[in-house]
Amino acid sequence: SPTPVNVTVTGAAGQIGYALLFRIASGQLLGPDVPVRLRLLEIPQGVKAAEGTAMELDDCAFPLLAGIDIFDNPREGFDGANIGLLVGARPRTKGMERADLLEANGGIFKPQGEAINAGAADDIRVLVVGNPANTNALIAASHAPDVPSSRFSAMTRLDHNRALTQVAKRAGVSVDEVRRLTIWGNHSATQYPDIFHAKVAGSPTTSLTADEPWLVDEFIPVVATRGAAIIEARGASSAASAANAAIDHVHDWVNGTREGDWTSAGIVSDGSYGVPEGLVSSFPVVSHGGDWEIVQGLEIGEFSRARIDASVAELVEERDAVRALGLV
Ligand code: NAX
Repeated sequence: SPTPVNVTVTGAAGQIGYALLFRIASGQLLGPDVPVRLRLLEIPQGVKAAEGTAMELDDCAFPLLAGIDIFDNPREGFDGANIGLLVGARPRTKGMERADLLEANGGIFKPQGEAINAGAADDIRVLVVGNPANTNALIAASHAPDVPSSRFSAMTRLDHNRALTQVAKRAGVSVDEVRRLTIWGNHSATQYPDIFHAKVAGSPTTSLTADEPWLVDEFIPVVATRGAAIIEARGASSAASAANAAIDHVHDWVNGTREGDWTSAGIVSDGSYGVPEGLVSSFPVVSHGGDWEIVQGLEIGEFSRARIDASVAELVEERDAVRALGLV
């Protein structure tokens, strides 16, 4: 039987971790024929809860689950990792300034980047979910100089999926009939969900883009502030939908995006669409054979340009702040 793929999940004892691990172990991350070995990385206080989750994973008797190991040390956690899902992060607490938040996360993503550099497998692919995801990915990538920066990505797939559903509902079609949406920029309230190149049931979205009040006052803010709306309704932040998006992201990265469509991911910019080189920004992407490629040649109108620029400006500020802290 094939060699198991080592999947390291950080923040394994958190709420996204709980929603994610069972899906990985059941084969939804990499496919129904690919055995996986889970490496759970937690802080010492999280280890006991991770052990409980591991007991439950055992109790599922998943045929594809080749083993579970639990660590509180990044070097061990990432040793031999083929896939890294970096979910654990330091949340913003009351009264915390942005610089404090970036610094606290630097304390997590710098050592994790170093650990990936030191011991991950040659084909390591990293998805950063923990916020601020784009800048955390930038920090991790810059501490892994021996790993191609194209192997680091940040999650905007949840935003992408949220946008798909909003468009489908508005157009009265199934989500499966909505294609070629793009999330641009930062995974934050400045993100720009772009439907100007989208297709609904094979046709352009002209009637939707012409409806500026809907676009500006409903669609964009609903997608961009959906996380806050979930917290308000559920009393806790998105967990199962975030885990689902992480599964979608890695699945498409490894197995390829579908023909005639693209998705969104935060990847290291090559300067495309005027996004400064080196920033981790969300783009329209396809994957063929295991590498994200930016979809080129889309015409960006004034409406979109202003919004992309605003979100990218926020990414520049975050990068400058972590640079000032010596984290990149
Ligand atoms: P939880 O607070 O439930 O879990 C986080 C877990 O990470 C905890 O068990 C904690 O012990 C662990 N952890 C902290 N530091 C660690 C370290 N250095 N190494 C290993 N583990 C560590 O948070 P949860 O709801 O699971 O969310 C996790 C992260 O995802 C948060 O940063 C959150 O903001 C982010 N999200 C990102 C989304 C995205 O679309 N990119 C959407 C969902 C979510 O908000």
